[in-house]
Amino acid sequence: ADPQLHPTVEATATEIASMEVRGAAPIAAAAASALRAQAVESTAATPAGFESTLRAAGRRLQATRPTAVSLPNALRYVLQRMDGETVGGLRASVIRAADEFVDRLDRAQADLGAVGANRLRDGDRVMTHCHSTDALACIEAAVEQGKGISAVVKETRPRNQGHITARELRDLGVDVTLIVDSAARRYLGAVDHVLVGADSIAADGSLINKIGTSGLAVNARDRGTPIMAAAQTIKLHPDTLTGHTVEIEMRDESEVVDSETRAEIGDIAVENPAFDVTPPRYVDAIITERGQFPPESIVTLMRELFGESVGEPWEE
Ligand code: RUB
Repeated sequence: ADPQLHPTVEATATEIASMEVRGAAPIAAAAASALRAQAVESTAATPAGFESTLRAAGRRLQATRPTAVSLPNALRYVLQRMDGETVGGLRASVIRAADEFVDRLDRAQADLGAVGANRLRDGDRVMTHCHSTDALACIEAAVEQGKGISAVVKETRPRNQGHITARELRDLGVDVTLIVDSAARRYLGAVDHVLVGADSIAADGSLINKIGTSGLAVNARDRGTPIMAAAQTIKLHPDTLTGHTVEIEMRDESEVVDSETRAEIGDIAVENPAFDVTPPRYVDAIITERGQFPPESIVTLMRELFGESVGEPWEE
């Protein structure tokens, strides 16, 4: 641990890496709050010292998980607004920016939910994958409008985030059926929508989300079931505008096989990619707080929001 970093930064980084804090939007909020804690408690004597510690905190948080762009977008939002002649001034600017970011995130999710709810009709059945707070905001808004919604929830191996989705939907009063991932195709003819979240959206409209999303989308297209991705604009990946690809996180094999299973299967490779890429042609709509977009036109929104160059303000 870096001695100049506040324990909250270290704790948040550990929670993101271990997935106690997970899902792209919650990760972004936690990262902004950790920068805020670093600013509040910083003992830096000089403005340069303060800025360098905040950037170090940004690097520590950024190094946790590579795929969800909401994380660097959160760091960028806060650190680009770090401004002041004195430590006190700098501190106030970081606190203001972090609070503003978290507030915008909450409002964006509510606005996105209202857009997504317009696609859902009374009596619709929705299939979900993983656990997405943006996707759930759409269902919650529909339920609040008095629409009866039921859900087929994929368990989402290896970490079973579908259980979180099932519990939260049940609490909303949604009629929930849990299925194993490989049963998805069998149920696709009986659902009206596939609804997923996003960890990143690339400039060509590709959707980067939990492993299994791409296979689900291809099957949904084959069955004629529309697929919508709920993704706030912090999920738009600015680097992809200049041709960079999105790194797919590879997680530990222990999430897939326990030591007993490992002993039984012997010395074979086990791989555990956490995300995959769904080409834009398999996605019908991207639901954002700025409205609904076909994936092919998301690049226009990206240019408007990010311009040409975005920078990495956590670098030294
Ligand atoms: C989570 C996941 C979610 C997106 C969107 O993966 O793929 O669908 O992050 O979530 P993991 P949200 O469990 O590996 O973090 O809408 O809450 O940002």
